[in-house]
Amino acid sequence: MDSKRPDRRGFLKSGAALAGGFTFGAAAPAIGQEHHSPQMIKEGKDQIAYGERSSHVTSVRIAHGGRPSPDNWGLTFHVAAPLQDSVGVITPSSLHYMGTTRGAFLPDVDPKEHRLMIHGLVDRPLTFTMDDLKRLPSVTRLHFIECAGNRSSRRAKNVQETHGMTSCAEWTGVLLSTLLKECGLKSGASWFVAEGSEEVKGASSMPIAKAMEDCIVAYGMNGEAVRPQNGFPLRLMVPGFEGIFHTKWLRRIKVVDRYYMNYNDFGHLDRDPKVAALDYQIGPKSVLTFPSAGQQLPGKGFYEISGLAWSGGGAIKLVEVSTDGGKRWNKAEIKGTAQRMAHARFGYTWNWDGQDTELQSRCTDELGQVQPSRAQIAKYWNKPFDATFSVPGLDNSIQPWRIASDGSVTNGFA
Ligand SMILES: Nc1nc2c(c(=O)[nH]1)N[C@H]1C(S)=C(S)[C@@H](COP(=O)(O)O)O[C@H]1N2
Ligand SMILES: [Mo]
Repeated sequence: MDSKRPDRRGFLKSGAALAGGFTFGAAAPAIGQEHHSPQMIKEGKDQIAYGERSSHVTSVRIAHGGRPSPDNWGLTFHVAAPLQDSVGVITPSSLHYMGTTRGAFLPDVDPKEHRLMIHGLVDRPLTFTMDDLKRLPSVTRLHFIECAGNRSSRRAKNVQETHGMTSCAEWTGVLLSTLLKECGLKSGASWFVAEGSEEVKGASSMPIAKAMEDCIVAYGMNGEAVRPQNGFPLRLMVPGFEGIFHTKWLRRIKVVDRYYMNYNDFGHLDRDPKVAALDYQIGPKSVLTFPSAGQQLPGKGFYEISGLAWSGGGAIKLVEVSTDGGKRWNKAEIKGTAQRMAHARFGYTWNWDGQDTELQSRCTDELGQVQPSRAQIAKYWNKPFDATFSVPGLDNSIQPWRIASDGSVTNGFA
């Protein structure tokens, strides 16, 4: 063990001293601790072939997201990740949020049969097998995806309901630019349409500049094959763009000379330039996951407040936390190095005095964009900021959590 690293008791002592001599309510001294031998987990087939999490860990996804799920046809459109239990920045694949534009059917694609075709305004149309793609130079990058429908509301009971339709994973694949250079872009190539394998195709139009910049044709997710719900065997990653563009079960890319209307593009049909300006790229956004609504603080004293911040504009540069309802803002610590278009984990040490208060977080990205409050968004849309207000475009507003003196945490918008 590293001798320079303080032991846990040392940390507790210095932590208490730093915060002005308060004591931990829950942490008991180690002396006299009784030893309990745990029950043994039966070594079944599942423990050998593909590991399972502890039966004591019960965090699960929920059917959620804008439309009632399941709907009249029994379809579940969006499934939200349990951000309230998240640690670090990677969403485990089993808990990654899941979004569909046509309900939760899952194409069962055979990777041996699967092909990706690239055609249209290219010199050499090419068809790639999965084996072809795996021979090409790869990239491995952390990226978030967020559904444009991910939004807070007064009715939401917890952070899974307010923010659960975003997740962050480590994606591995081939840069789309590598494939397009193989094909050779013809002059006039200015847009591309990406198409999925299901019956409504899940197609979207995107600018070719984005394709050449940082799009990934991904076959790997968190160190293994992409999960069926997330697009097995191949999906498009469009870093920082709204979730709907991240085409799953990707089978075709057509290079074109103008915007083409597809099923998925309907949502972007709006003449209002304000809406058009907000399209595609996710704004700077953050949320506290601990404490967050639905949780219960055991008592006053020391807490590391923790949360996630992300932006379609690049890496997160600054996160601030307010523990007094937005009056004063304090710099939070970003854990590790914030990656571009990825969740960043932040922490802020707080000594709760046991009084009612409100916690908030806000972030700034590398472009200097600052996460707005809901009141600022209402002003932008020229709407009254009252109980009737709901955000018309993408919602990247600051989320307040109310802390009551009994330690209960609730939605500050409720
Ligand atoms: N082919 C296809 N791709 C798709 C969709 C779809 O229904 N079909 N849904 C989109 C939507 S609405 C979202 S929010 C993201 C969700 O990605 P995830 O399920 O991996 O989280 O995938 C996008 N890609
Ligand atoms: Mo979505």
